[in-house]
Amino acid sequence: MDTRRAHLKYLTQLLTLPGDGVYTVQTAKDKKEKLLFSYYKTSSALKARPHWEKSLHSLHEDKPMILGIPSDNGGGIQRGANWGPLAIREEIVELKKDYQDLGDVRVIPHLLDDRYLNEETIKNCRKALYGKNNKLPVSPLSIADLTLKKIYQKYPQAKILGLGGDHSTSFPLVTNWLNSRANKKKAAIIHFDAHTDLLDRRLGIDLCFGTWAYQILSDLPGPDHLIQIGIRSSGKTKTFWKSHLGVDQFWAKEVKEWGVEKTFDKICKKLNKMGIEEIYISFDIDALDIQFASSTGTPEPQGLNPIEAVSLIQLLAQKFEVTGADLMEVAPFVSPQGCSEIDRHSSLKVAGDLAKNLLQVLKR
Ligand SMILES: [Mn+2]
Repeated sequence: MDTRRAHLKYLTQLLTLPGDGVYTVQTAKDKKEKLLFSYYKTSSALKARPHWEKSLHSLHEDKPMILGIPSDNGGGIQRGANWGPLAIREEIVELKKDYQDLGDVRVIPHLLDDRYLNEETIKNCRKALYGKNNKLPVSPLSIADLTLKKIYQKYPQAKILGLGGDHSTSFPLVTNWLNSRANKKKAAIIHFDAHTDLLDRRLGIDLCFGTWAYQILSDLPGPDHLIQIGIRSSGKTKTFWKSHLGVDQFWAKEVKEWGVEKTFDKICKKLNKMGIEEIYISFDIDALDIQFASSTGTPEPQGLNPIEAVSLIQLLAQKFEVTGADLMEVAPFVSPQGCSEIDRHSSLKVAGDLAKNLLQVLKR
């Protein structure tokens, strides 16, 4: 088999149609069909499939690619981010000409990463996903990892927007982005979040929504290549994280106090000093205040407003090339106590705007 066909065969096994990664029979069927129709002019998955496969045949590096990872298996407080990729696409589908949709990782909702599984489980899940016991991964993070390896192998300059998923799904996105960079020393991760996600383990688990940022540190040239913005819900202080792990943070209250311009100047200074040329933006929707982002697993008050977040993204993109990004923790059906249906709806609009902005900066 030539490499082109082999490549395609990988993708069509590891992934499924855009928006279809959460396995359902009836749930959200209308939403899935509507998305398929806007992409492929048919709402039938069977009929849409050849169109999707054809689109994977003709990928190119000059347009951003979208990869959905609809897994909340690494979350654990309030789940529901598995529906993020479908809901975010509903908000951005009007821009479909500006991106290429790779589809969704196929998710078995009881698995996280293959290294937590025994051989028998892997064998059974392979049969369920692929119809045979081949060598392919079965857990969402492992499937995402292999997919991204294959994509960057063939398209080293690919600019991918990952749609999560709980924040553990950033792990394969960020590590593969880093490994594909010609010079890691010139690359940095800008992480927007209310939380640090810097635990080494959470209840004994080394890879989940609370630990992924800690786990990427060993892949970075130094811990200062991770900069966190919007932090406000941490058991430890900013000084602790700097002295303990070497990570620089810009807490939400500092952004409020300094304003966007001054905050940006400070970030810029750090990045310039390190000789950074390109960045990856990982955006946890809970970096935004609960009044703008209530539909998420752990909404928090006193956060950034959407204008502050978008302005920072735009300013960063003016100085540094944004070559990878993700939007995480959007849980469209979640509505915390005290929040209304209107809040839920406006959360999705805000998530859509963020995704559009991320696509726009990736496009440059
Ligand atoms: Mn997070």
